Amino acid sequence: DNPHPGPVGGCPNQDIVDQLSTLLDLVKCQPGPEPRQRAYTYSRAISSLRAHPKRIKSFEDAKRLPGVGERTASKIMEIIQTGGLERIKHENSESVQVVKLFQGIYGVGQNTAQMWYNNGCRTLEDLKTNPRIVLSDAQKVGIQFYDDINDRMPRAEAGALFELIKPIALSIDPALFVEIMGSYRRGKADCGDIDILISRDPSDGRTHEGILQELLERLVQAGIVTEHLALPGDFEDLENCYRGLCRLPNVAGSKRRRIDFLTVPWKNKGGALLYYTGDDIFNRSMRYKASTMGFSLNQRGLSAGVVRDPSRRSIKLNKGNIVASETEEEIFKMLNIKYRPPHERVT
Ligand code: DCP
Ligand code: MG
Ligand code: MN
Repeated sequence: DNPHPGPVGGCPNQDIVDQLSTLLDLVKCQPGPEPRQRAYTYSRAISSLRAHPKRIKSFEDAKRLPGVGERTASKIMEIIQTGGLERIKHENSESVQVVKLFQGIYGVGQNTAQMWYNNGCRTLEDLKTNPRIVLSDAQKVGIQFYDDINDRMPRAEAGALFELIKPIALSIDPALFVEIMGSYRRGKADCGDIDILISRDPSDGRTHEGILQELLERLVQAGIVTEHLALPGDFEDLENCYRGLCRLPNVAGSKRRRIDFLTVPWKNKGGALLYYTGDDIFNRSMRYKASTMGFSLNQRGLSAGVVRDPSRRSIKLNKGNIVASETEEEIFKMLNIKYRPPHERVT
């Protein structure tokens, strides 16, 4: 009639101690006086259980322990009878939900989200008011436009934004290569963001150096780019990456949308087209195919003769030389794969 008699040797109530300790850990990181009181109650019960030389068998046994009241005694009985504690599941699911909420903030990963939870934050409002939380500018923007950023836009809206942006770019330099990438180029019906690739054929002696900065200034002026999330370290580089928010100007109530700009040297255009068109699973399979042939594929193109550290494969001992990178077609050809147009690059 007692399916969980507890372990032999050591503490005869170790399983109860373990369950209550798990619950204590979950409660400890919660803010306010109520969880603090509960944490104190659980700690006292755990100490009493550790000090108790005999297996607890009944509600009455449990209640006789110093610091154990009705409610803790019920929990102890639940652990004895079921081996678990519903309350842990409940507390746990809250933490899972909150961490998920925080991970929806631009640039916030599992570790930061968990840290904020452990600091007692449960809502986006808590993050703004808790004096222990220091938010980056991008995180503040991420919170301000949380719902917009986590919403996917209809394909037509991505297209409309691109049709506004492209002529502004070409008005700076008509020889620019400006193309929309990502899910839009693959033909998807909705897009998480807008990915725009910029490059320029340097055979007339000019490049796209400085274009991105000029373009962003004009897009801000036009009310299209509204907030910056991540600016390039050096705008003079030919290879750059920008992340921000944009919206359709002159459309009442238009939502903020995520936008990425990527600039690459002309010689890497094919590698960049391939990489930023995706999808990420297709990219992974292409990289794998390249590796089986002794090549290495990244957003700059296909390389041969790359030597990797045998114990840490991500470290390149020799960078190798690019063998295909100007067009997507030549990369497919080098890999002996029949060319697949963007809308077929879904896995
Ligand atoms: N990419 C990748 N691996 C990553 C991130 C991105 O290979 N970890 C490549 C493939 C993606 C492209 O970059 O297709 C653009 O990245 P996005 O995150 O914008 O993804 P998508 O545009 O494909 O989808 P979404 O509609 O969600 O933006
Ligand atoms: Mg995208
Ligand atoms: Mn993107």
